[in-house]
Amino acid sequence: MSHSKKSGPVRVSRRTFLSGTALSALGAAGLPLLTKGALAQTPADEILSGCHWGVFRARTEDGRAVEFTPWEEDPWPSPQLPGVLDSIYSPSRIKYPMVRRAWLENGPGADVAGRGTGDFVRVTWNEALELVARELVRVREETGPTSIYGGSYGWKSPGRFHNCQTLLRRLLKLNGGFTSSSGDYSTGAAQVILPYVVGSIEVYEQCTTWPNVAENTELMVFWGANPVNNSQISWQVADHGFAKMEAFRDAGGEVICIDPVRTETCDYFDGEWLAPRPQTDVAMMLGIAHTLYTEGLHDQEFLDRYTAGFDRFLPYLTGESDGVPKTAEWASAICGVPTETIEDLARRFASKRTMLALGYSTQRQHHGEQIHWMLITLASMLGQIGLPGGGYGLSYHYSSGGAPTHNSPTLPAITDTPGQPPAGGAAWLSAEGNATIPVSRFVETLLNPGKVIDFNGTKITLPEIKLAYWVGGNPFSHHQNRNEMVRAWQKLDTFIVHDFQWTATARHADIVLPATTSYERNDIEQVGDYALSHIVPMKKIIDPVFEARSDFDIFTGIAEQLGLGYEYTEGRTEMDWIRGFYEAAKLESRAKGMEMPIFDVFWDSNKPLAFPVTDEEQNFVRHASFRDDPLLNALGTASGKIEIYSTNIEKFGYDDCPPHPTWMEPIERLGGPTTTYPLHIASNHPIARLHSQLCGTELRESYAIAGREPCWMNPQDAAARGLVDGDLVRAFNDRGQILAGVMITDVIRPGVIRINEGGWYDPADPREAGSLCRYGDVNTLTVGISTSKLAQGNCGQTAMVEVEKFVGTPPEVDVFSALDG
Ligand SMILES: Nc1nc2c(c(=O)[nH]1)N[C@H]1C(S)=C(S)[C@@H](COP(=O)(O)OP(=O)(O)OC[C@H]3O[C@@H](n4cnc5c(=O)[nH]c(N)nc54)[C@H](O)[C@@H]3O)O[C@H]1N2
Ligand SMILES: Nc1nc2c(c(=O)[nH]1)N[C@H]1C(S)=C(S)[C@@H](COP(=O)(O)OP(=O)(O)OC[C@H]3O[C@@H](n4cnc5c(=O)[nH]c(N)nc54)[C@H](O)[C@@H]3O)O[C@H]1N2
Ligand SMILES: [Mo]
Repeated sequence: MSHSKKSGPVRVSRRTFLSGTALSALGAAGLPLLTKGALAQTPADEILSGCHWGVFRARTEDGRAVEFTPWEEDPWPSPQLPGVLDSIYSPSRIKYPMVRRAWLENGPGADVAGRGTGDFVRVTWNEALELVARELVRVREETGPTSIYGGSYGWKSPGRFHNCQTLLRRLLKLNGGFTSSSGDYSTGAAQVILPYVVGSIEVYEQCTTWPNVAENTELMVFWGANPVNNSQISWQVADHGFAKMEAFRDAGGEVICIDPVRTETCDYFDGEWLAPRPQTDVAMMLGIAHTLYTEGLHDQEFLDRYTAGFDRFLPYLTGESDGVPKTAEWASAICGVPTETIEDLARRFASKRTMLALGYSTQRQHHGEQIHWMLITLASMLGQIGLPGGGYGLSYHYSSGGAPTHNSPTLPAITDTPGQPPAGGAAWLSAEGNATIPVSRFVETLLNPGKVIDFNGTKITLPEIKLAYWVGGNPFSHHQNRNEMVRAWQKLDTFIVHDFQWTATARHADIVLPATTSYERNDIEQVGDYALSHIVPMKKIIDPVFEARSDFDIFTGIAEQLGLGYEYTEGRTEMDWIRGFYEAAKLESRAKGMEMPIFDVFWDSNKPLAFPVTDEEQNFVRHASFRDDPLLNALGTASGKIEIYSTNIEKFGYDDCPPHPTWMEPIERLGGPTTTYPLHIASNHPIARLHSQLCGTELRESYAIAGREPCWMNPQDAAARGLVDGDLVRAFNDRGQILAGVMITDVIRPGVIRINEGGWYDPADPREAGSLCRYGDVNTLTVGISTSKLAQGNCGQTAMVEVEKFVGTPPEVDVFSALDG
């Protein structure tokens, strides 16, 4: 699947491309040439590049990058950009190849409990490459290729060539294979269940566009969705197309935000804030659905024509099947939102053109499969799916979903199979290895080799892993239940990491190889995951810092040690690959009736190349074609309709994923029947970081409290604990303990605290189980269980804790120092 996080679907429409503003002259063969006007201006002394945070220009002085300025056409630049520059030179930068002393002296598997203690030895690049090559061969020969884990997950930098994860798999394939991963941490539950419901993974599909919303939506509901914060970045180079929301705001559109936090999005629209207890949204939606049904506000015609199985869901909704009518009153007791408010929501949703925008956090929870299913059921009852400005949207908060898709060619990318033609998009969800595990189950795999687990109707035997190779990800940030993970990691003989920052993951490695940032190499990428508005040259800004090498050069060096150097590179250089991708896009573009300039002109222009957008795409409405003709444009589900009851899921017989959307108690929650700890942690995506990225930079000074990760707390909860603003606190539960700095605020619901994901894990004593994390890695406290047998997704948003004032001498934070001098 080439969606890969995620080029939105490129829906080609030739009819109106000529009206695009970027077209200005005629090129060869009489085709409109995209150069003039399509290439925005960049001053001659500045170098253009792009990153997750957007397109930018860099100024250098004496070979050093000194300033990154957002591209002048960026409608809403990210304030994180200065941190991106700082990540090149920050004290956390990795400078040299390093090997853990015990591993170097006593071999693979030596003193595994000593990982993370920081005792590294500097080696030369030749020594390092030889050590890695020898170890890859040893493990493959002794225990087979599946004992090498190459499922390396994470937010590597964009770029069609320097895709370090594809490059890793390319090497591991040449070495005979590896164990891979499927799915991701973002939408682990939703992306597995939604194909049964609407016939596609849906969470990464284009939404009804913002211009269409601005014109047609009367009531916009952001349900656990915070685009004003989360659209700062994209998986590709950010377009910040969420700026188009401004039109909706200016039109005075009505907004409701349903979220334990009054978000930046709520403030931006001056919206109405409703704060249910976290993890109870399915119950709240059921209460709304029950009201719709009993008051006859549901659209029976829509349900009959476009959905299957409402009749089998109905007895559950009315309580006929289990004796519990899912009334607003019932829902209120669970979610904490007043009965009248729930009833009122049903009436308002039904009486207006309503768009329900759902985020991802609500499915990153125990039984997270249920919420997207229930939201689509609710939207089906409202009957507005496929109408302008109505229905639901699942990516409005992600990579600027809703920004109209431009008419651009596919830009190919390096593949993990040498000799294969370049593919469009990266292989993210495809199961490419000799064995594949659901991505969130790596710790479970380490702890239980040979165990058979359920997954989406299949059985998977967990392989025995001896070597893990991680590039472009930070598992010691992104995975849950850190202490369980640290214990599991001890099963590994060898852990190899490339990064440019001394993250907790690099600190726990046996072999650490210094990678270049994107700003020290050349690449090419598209702008916007959904917009696909430009192709941008990602130009090298400076020479590699210290001894850093690109991931490609590192893997080439290892392949050479294996005698496979030519097979790895196919005899092509960085610029050969980039030029090849561009040429392929140019050919496709010609077939679409547009002429891109020749590569050298594009590259030397130092400017992004713009593509036009059609009126049709400006006004795209999700599922409009299905609504127009549900037979011709049937969904990819068993029935071709929206499935409110799934006979396929019924066949699996899972006790934790019933065949219709169902309220299921999570293992722990605020107000839960068996829950002992009093505070829920919202481990949201950070405002001033991309996950853990940039935590090692100067940006930290702008948000750290008492030198630690902030912990937002309602005044009521703070008073009950005798806490004041700025206090150093210990947050703890049976799984672990962390330090944090308190920020008292009424933008968070009582009973809920917010500690963002991505704070660097800094155990006071890495050898001690359950050691105090001194900086504030929230995943020290979260649960490591999976969402259900169906999706096996992660549950990062499931965690209950207690918080108390820290007494005694505060330990110093150590995680931001370099371990190589
Ligand atoms: N509790 C909780 N946990 C969560 C979440 C949550 O909401 N709550 N969210 C989850 C989600 S949605 C996600 S996506 C994950 C994110 O988890 P990750 O994607 O693992 O987090 P990042 O901090 O982006 O880590 C990327 C790492 O790659 C490195 N890197 C970047 N470019 C390159 C490159 O070109 N080469 C090499 N070698 N390295 C590079 C960066 O320096 C950084 O260390 O976290 C998940 N974990
Ligand atoms: N600035 C920034 N932007 C990012 C990222 C980043 O790290 N930094 N990461 C990117 C990535 S990889 C992803 S996957 C997306 C993540 O997208 P999401 O997972 O949607 O983002 P979150 O910030 O975790 O959560 C969104 C909102 O859901 C609310 N919420 C949490 N739990 C519940 C609940 O139980 N019920 C309700 N109703 N609301 C709840 C939170 O308070 C928050 O306001 O963001 C992307 N954008
Ligand atoms: Mo994500």
